[in-house]
Amino acid sequence: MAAAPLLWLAERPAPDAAESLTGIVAGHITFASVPVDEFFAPTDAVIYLTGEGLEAASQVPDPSSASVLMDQIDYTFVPRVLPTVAGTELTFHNGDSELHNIHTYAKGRRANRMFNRGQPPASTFTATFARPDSILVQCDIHSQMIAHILVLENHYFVMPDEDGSYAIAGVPPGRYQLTAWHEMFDRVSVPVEVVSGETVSMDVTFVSSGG
Ligand SMILES: [Cu+2]
Repeated sequence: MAAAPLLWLAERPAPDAAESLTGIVAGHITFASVPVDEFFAPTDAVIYLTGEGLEAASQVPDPSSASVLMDQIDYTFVPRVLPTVAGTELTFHNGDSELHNIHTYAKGRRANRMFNRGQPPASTFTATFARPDSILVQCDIHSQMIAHILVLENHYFVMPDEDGSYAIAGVPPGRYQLTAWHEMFDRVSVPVEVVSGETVSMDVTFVSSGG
């Protein structure tokens, strides 16, 4: 049927029209002081937006949220920093041949249920954090095993590239708060206004050490 593809194309909105309804927030993250620590990396930062309207817009199905995995490989949590949206089911998997232990600690005041459970080799279990939070994950058996789960309000987040550059695309127009998180620093938060079809440039500098 030759006609079917033509019909399908005709029903799709023009890409230009769709893109002009949203804007982009982009920039670089920098560090006022660079701690000497193996856990320091720009790629471990998370840049995210909060504000009215974003949570609803974020309900659009997002392929990246279909499966969120935290693995344990060679005595390391992979990924070591995991940003995710509140209510997403997370899968914990032990890819090592030795027993690990998943012990979570809420760093915020939100009422997510924390847990502490052993994880035998090759086993899998799931957990869901319903509220935005910053959660420290540790293995009590191997003290070097540390990870962070950043539970966010919506899908408008990104982790920077190695050079610190970031871009959050497809953002509905509006006034929001842009926040930068890194485990070694205090959060930095600045207001941004997103305009249709435009890129807002916003560089962020991490200043003081996190606690
Ligand atoms: Cu372990």
